[in-house]
Amino acid sequence: MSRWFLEEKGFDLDRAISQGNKFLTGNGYMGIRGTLEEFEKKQLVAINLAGIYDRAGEGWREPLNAPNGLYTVLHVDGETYRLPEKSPIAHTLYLDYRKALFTRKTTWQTAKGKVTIETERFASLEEPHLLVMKYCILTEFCADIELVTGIDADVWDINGPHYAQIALSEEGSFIKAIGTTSENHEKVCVIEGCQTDFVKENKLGIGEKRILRNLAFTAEAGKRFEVTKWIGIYTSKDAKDFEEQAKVLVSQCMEQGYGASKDLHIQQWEERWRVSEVIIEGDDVAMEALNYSLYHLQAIAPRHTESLSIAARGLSGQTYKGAVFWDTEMFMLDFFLYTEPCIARTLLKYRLDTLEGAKSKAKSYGYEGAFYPWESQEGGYEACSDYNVIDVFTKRPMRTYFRDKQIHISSAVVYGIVRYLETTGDYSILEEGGIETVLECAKFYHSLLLKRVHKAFYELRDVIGPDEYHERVNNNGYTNRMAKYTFEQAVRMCDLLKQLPKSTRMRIEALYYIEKLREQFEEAAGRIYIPEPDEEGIIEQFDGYKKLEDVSVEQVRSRLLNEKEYWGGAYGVAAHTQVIKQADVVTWLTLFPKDFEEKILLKNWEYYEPRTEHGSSLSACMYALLACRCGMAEKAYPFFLKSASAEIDGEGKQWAGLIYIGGTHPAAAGGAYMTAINGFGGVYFEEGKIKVKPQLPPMWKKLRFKVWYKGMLYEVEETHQDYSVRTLSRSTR
Ligand code: IFM
Repeated sequence: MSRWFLEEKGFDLDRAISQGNKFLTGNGYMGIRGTLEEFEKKQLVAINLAGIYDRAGEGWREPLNAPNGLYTVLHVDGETYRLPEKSPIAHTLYLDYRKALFTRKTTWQTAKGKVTIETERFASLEEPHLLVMKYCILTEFCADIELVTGIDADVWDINGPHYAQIALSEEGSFIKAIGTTSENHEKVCVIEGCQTDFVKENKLGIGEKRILRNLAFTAEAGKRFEVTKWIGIYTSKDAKDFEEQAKVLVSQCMEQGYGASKDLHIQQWEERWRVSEVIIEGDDVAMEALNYSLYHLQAIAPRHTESLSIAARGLSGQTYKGAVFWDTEMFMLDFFLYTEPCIARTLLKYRLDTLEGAKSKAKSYGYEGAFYPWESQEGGYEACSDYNVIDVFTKRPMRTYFRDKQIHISSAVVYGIVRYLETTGDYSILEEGGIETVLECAKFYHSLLLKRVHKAFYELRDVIGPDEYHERVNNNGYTNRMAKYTFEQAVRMCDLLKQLPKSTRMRIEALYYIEKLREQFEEAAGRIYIPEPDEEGIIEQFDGYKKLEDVSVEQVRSRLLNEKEYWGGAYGVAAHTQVIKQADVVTWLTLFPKDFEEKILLKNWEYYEPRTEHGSSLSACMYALLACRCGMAEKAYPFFLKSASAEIDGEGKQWAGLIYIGGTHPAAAGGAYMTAINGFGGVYFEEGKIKVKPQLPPMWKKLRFKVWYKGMLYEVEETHQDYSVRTLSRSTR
């Protein structure tokens, strides 16, 4: 029987960081790391806010962590009971990921008997600004309790501190912390209302960065004492009267009560699972890992706005600057397209709304069109620095070229838009900037094409493909293929324009000389160089790749002088070898399997897999998907499980040089989903119809899931012998 919970017993400070990721709760507006109530910034506590960024001094711009309204410390008979300082006799963390409820239970032994605390919390899926926690204390003896609880504004930052000012105050029965950011002077307001049992005294203490209530009372032996904390979080970006809104929200929810708020939250989650759960009979490990991954995607999906994307590390902190990468369109989007298409729209709308940023990035390099940021923050601001890795030996920043040369990012945006059109059938996105976005991306690639006098084709030189270990290469097959795709889609957009409402047509025709563009893109699509398989059937990842030293991943690993050393860049251990970081040619073949016969797909899978370090959590799913395409479900399975277990295992890479890159892995979660549905489940769409060609791993007895396709919800059920596709309902959108 598959479980819908994750449980870890025993306390170990070394696990606190990975538990922060594993036990994360969130609702798309905020992500709350699965840390303990008494933890402080050194244990990486974070209430990470989506889409709001700040720069402090010369540091990297990164997303904000809100003041921590969960902060609570227990004192019993004058002694402090908190982790890690006081060792417990029992400690359990528990996440019910069906209901998105986090609980923690800790028991300490004292001379007089046991003291136990039990907490439960959730970031409401019903109300994005609301975080609620219940904190219970149980003593086996009569004890003097002091519970110090309030808001800790001394938050964890990687490149902070972000609050130039922190204002702490009391307002009737509420306490409040308002942090004002250093860069744009945006304000983050955390208001807390607190309900307790039998409190006699409630002293308030206001420090420099903390505002705390001191709840003091005498606990009776064996009688539970409960405190419920209602935490409203708003920023000045949400509304002008954000402080007032926070206060109103908290008082309304307090009136409604804990049980009612929790029920509404659970109902919302149940609604999501009704469509998104994947039932795998015969393999509980896979079913749990997959649905737990999907939990993480659901917990960070932006539902409070119509234009926002998801950061590469979700809402698990400030890693990777809280920026949006190609991860969203290429790895996460399909999950939302199939289970909640309006979220997919929100993710793409973010790209349409940041087109201006992409155009100015292109211009700054002297290119035309739209060069999307490799690491995108709000407004399409490019957050990727010129020095994105720190050398472990010299401690000096290393010049990296992700920002300048990873040009395949613009094609990912086009890919996302087209997938949205093809899966939802909703073309309104084209009227809202979709056409311009595709055309501008095509203009970008067009302005980069190079033609040597003695060659007939166009080239893309000096780029970085998905395999980031080889920088500044020529004719990366994946990049060239995606540019070709972009040209083809731009041609299609020029044709589609005729079918769009007159106002859109006129607006676009006023901006572009459509016929001329169409001609240019058509010619470019036909003449861009696409590497062909060599006599052994292998497609060179880029010009000259096969001339590099052919060594194993293990040999390359053995050359490391420091385990945190960066493998790529000019002098990295992998740079002059055929060892690659992540699926590259294999990603191309996964996206465009019809480019070659199946035997070529297989040969390339077999050639590149042993040469791939899988140093990125994005890699395994591409190998899994292509293995399925080659009819190798059994070979695909370990790669699928690796993607699906990225969080449960907590074994992903934590460092790039000296830069911390830990956190959650939503792209791996999305990749695991695609493998289950499109790979093993064999779902594809043809001639406007959903079709399936299942190939279940041997121990899977049954696979059942639902998908939205063109406004209809389908339920697919598959066994080794049979399958069915049932129509369930039509979208009201
Ligand atoms: O987008 C990825 C990239 O492909 C590999 N490094 C990490 C990035 C964020 O996940």
